[in-house]
Amino acid sequence: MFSMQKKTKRPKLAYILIALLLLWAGFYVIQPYLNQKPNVPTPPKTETPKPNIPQIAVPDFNADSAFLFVKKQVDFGPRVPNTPAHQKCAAWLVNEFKRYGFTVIEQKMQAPYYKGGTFNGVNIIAQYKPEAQKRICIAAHWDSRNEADKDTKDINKAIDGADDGASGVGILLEIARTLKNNPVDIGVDLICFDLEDNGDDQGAIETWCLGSQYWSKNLHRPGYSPYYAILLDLVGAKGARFYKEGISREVAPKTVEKVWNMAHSLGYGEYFVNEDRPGITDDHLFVVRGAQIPMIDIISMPNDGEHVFGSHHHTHADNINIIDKNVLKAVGQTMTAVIFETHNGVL
Ligand code: 1BN
Ligand code: ZN
Repeated sequence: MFSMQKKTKRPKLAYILIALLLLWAGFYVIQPYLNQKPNVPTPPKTETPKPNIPQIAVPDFNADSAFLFVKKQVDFGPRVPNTPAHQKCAAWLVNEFKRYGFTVIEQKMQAPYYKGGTFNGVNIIAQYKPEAQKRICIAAHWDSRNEADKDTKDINKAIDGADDGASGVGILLEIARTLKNNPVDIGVDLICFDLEDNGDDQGAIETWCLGSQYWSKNLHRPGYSPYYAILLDLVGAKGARFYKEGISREVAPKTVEKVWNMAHSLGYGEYFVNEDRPGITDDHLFVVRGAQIPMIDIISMPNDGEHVFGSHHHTHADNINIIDKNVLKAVGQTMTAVIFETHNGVL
């Protein structure tokens, strides 16, 4: 006979108690880790709309209308200083901005032409809600070049400047029309600089941008200090590419980031490229130097090395056929969003 080992009988209640004890102890061991966030980067904070400001949806920028504004300027003939076309276009621009409810200052000036003689110029400063404290400044030049020095023929004839001049002003005019139909509670200054484009390609940079040089030393409003200051130049041609220009990055890096981020969020990343380029001579340089206003430049520099500003630049190919409505739309819609999201307190 073999003896059977006697099985010790433990009550079931004891097992349940031990299990509960282990669970309780286990909870205290893992508890500190339960509240820990997973190890992923936190997304950047998006600014929330400020309370008490009635939010306004960003309106559509009409690129067909902007194109017609570009064409109208070109149809006057080259806007070369001291010519009838220049005078007629100035009168039309003043009238257009007034039609959209803007208060317009015609800042007349004289400046020496580097080849001799004197240019009679006029900066056209169109103010939306001149009484508003918070202001956005968007500028472009409205004159055109009196020679086609990068062309192979007719190099002594003036160019149409559809892209170089008229494109930026076309966008300004369409913004003015948009603001008349969609009011905001901030001020907007649309400045058309004169005498930008008749400088010496082989000479001193001070031969360029005579209108903005004058304005920056004779501000239409003493102590003028806009919330954003943005220059548009060469903003309408096929194949346009906007890189982050050097002076803009140096003087207003946050504005550059906000504008490029806005363009990307609207689907225009193809045009607003997240790459740096060196600084260039343009109106913003003289505004920064002369008035200490941190103005950025949105300017197409599609090529490295030769033809930095595109093969049409300072040639007769810079005519209405070079204008691409999709480019006008990308820049115009981005600028419209900058204005309305500033009103909304989001930017
Ligand atoms: C831009 C378009 N500019 C002239 N047409 C300004 C400029 C001046 C750019 C000199 C490079 C050199
Ligand atoms: Zn030019």
